[in-house]
Amino acid sequence: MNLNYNPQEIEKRWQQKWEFDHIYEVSEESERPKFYALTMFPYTSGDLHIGHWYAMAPSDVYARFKRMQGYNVLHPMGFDAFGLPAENAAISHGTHPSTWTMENVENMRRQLKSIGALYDWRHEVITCLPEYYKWTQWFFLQLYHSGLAYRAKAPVNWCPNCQAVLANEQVVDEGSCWRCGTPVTKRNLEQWFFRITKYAEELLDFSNIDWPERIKTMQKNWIGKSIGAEVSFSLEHADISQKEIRVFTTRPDTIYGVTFFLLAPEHPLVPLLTTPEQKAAVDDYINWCKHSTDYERTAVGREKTGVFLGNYVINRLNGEKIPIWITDYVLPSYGTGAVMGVPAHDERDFDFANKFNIPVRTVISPANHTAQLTEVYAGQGIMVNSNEFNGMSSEEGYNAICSFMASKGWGKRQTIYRLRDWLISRQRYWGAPIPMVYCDKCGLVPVSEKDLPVLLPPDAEFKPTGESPLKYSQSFVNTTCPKCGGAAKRETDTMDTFMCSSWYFLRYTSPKSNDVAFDVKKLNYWMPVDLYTGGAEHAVLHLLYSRFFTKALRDMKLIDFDEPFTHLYNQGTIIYHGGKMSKSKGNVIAPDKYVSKFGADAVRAYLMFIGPWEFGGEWSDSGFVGISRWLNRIWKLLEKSYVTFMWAMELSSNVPLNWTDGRKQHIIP
Ligand code: ANZ
Ligand code: ZN
Repeated sequence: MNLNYNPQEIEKRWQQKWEFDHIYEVSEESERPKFYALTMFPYTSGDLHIGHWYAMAPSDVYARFKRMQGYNVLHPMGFDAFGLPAENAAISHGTHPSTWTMENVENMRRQLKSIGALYDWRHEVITCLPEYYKWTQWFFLQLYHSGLAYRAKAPVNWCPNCQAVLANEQVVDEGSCWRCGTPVTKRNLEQWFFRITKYAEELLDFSNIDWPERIKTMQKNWIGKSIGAEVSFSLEHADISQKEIRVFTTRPDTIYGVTFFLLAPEHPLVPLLTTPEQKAAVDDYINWCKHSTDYERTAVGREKTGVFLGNYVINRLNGEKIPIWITDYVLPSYGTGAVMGVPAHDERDFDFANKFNIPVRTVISPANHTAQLTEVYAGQGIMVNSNEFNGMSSEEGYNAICSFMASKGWGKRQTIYRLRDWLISRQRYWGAPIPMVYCDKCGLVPVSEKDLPVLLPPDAEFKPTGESPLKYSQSFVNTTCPKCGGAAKRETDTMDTFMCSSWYFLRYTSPKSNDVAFDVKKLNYWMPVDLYTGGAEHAVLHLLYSRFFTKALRDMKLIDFDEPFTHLYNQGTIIYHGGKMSKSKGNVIAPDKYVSKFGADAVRAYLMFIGPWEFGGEWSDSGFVGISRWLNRIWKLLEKSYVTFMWAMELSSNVPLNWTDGRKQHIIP
């Protein structure tokens, strides 16, 4: 042995010893207080790069720190293993998704072990294994029986490149697919939804959790609560049975300023309200709108477009005839899909009115200001041009108009949310099959719990058609009805992988239980998670779904806590060559060669010293070499002190020591 720092030897020896002594195996039988330190599990893409290490190593350092402080620490690791990339690999290389995924798991587990973390691998979960997805399906059934899962026809986001349906949350960056960046289009399909909107209000309550402001704000904006009123405009049209159209407005106090009325191009009344003279222009416009995403449609500053339908509604407060237009900035899925246009006090309406020469009438005046305004005024003020409401403050007017409308039966106060139900069905193979059956006699029938899991057939064919390969697997599709025993067909859609990750932290607490999704005693011991760490990019996907899932399980009386993650921490990102390190950008640094040459501790130390964890930092080879040298110096210093100490002992006691490892010659002249 020599004095040099030799991580290959040192780390191997210690990692073996930890394993041999089972020192990181945790149990619920402990006098120490529990601490559940959770790190977002990785997707099985095949290889961990330094960016992944930045998520794993500092969180492991913290878990070790809590352990040294005397806590009983659960710090598990597992794999998010269902999803499209596995299926794409199957299409392009002919490997079965399961083979591709499990090979990746093997490699990533080896890499994770080289980190030298305190993971208790007995708690590992892999979401694509039947022992796991059996319970994902079981949760689907529980949600179905609680009225929280339902099927409906809906315009869905469709990625023409991935040939797959996307959830709203998966449409990112101005309307592109979160996976491949292709602009997303719409399709009308029968889909499965989870009723997350039932929890919209409760999900806005963050009072019992300690989360970064930024994430809470993102969830708040995503849920998008709006307080206002639903008010109706009357429709007097001989051929239409409907006698009114309702709009949602946050400013009922501006109702005397309405000079036009807007419908979403997709609104069902549009064909009925279009006059023959306007039909050609309206049809053209509707077709043109199909090419824009919701994000583009509602962007501020976008050039306003629209077409007059040739018909009118009546403003009930003053009897005025208001022309009906369609425009793309009114979305069919928000509010009622109809808007009262108030150009003096709404920016988009102002631009619209200017473009089409529609009059602008001021009805809210900034205090002490009486002249006609020349630009849009969106604030509060004094009501003008509003008949008997003139002179009231806009707040008073808001209430007075709401009460007046309500007394006439023309409207009511209302709160709406931007949040939509969570679309969970995917026309894909590599996911948990939705455990439902279609029977000609009994209709839609849930698979019985004792028949779970509904297994993926191993023999599916993978073709890039956009339809689930399950559709063409006869052995899968044909089944018997759980109710009447007659011939029936299985649902061939699979579940969004975000369903698998909405409960994996529960499974970690008892990953081997065969007859329950989780062992309640162990669950109650470890949950809720004390510290959850991961990337901020999951703010409205995984982190919102997991909260919804927890609340739904609480209402089913399966668990007795409301929030899954007490404390959340988002680490920063690792930058390399000027951009976020990621596989898709092609700027990844593979940890393996650094670990084998300089040791895991050098990589860990480098990542810890790069700066505060939440800010991230830049990977630099020279910086890394500096850290490695520093570790070397510390090692030598300690070794020298040790040998010097031993030598001094030898001299003072006159008892010769047995210097078999040759250390003495390095230090003694
Ligand atoms: C009249 C009005 C006057 C409005 C005014 C605002 C200001 P938030 O806050 O986002 O909820 N709106 C209603 N339904 C819509 C739809 N389906 N697509 C696009 N816009 C819609 O916005 C609510 C406001 O957005 C509503 O209040 C309505 O315009 C518009 F001075 O009504 B407002
Ligand atoms: Zn039946």
